[in-house]
Amino acid sequence: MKVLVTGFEPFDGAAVNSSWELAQALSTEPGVAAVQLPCRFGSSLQVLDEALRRQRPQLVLALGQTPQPGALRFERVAVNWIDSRIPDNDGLQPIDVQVLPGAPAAYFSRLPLKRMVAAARAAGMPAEVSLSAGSYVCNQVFFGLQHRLRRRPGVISGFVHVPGLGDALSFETMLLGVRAALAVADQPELHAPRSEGRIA
Ligand code: PCA
Repeated sequence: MKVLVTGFEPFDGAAVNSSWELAQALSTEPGVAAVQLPCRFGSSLQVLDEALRRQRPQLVLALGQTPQPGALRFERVAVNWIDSRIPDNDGLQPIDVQVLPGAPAAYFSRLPLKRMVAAARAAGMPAEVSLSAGSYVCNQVFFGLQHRLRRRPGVISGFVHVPGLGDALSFETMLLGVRAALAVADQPELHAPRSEGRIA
C-alpha cells in the first residue's frame, strides 16, 4: 500500500515541529513517503495537492503538532472554518472565514480511529479520539484533504495531532504509537457489539 505521511514545518517561533520529525521517521519504512507542509494558509493546500498528484497514495496520514500534552489525538472532524489564534508563518491571521467557501460544513475522518487508538495504546503511547482539530492550519489541511479525496472513497485519509517534543513523552514512545496506529489504518474500524443501531 502506498502511504503518504505529512508533517508541518515549525511555527510560532519554534525550532522544530514534532509532526515533521515523526513523518520523517515513519518514511524509513517501505512504501511510506513523507512530505513537509508549510504552516501557511496561502500555500499548505497547494503543497498537499502536489504531493497527492505525485504520490497517488492509497492512504494519507496527516500529522500536526498540538500544544495539548500527553497523548496522540486522532481527529474525528474537519470543519470548514478558520479562526486563527496566532499568525501563520507568512504573518497571516485569518479570522472567521471558511476553508473552502461553498464546500460542506465538515468532513469526517476516514481512518479507523478507535482501532488506531487501541493500537497506539497497546504500543505504550497514550491516545484518544478528539472531536476538534482546532481552527488553524492543521484543520485547514485536514478539511482540504478530505474535500479533495471526497470522490475517491478508496483512499483512506485523516489527521492526527501529536504532542510537542518538549512533552514528557519520549520521541521513541510517540513514534512507536504512531507507527502501530499506521500499521492498522487500512483495517476496518473496531465496533462495539450492537453499535449499528440507529437513533430515531
Ligand atoms: N500545528 C498547527 C499548525 C501546524 C502544526 O503543526 C495546528 O494545530 O493547527
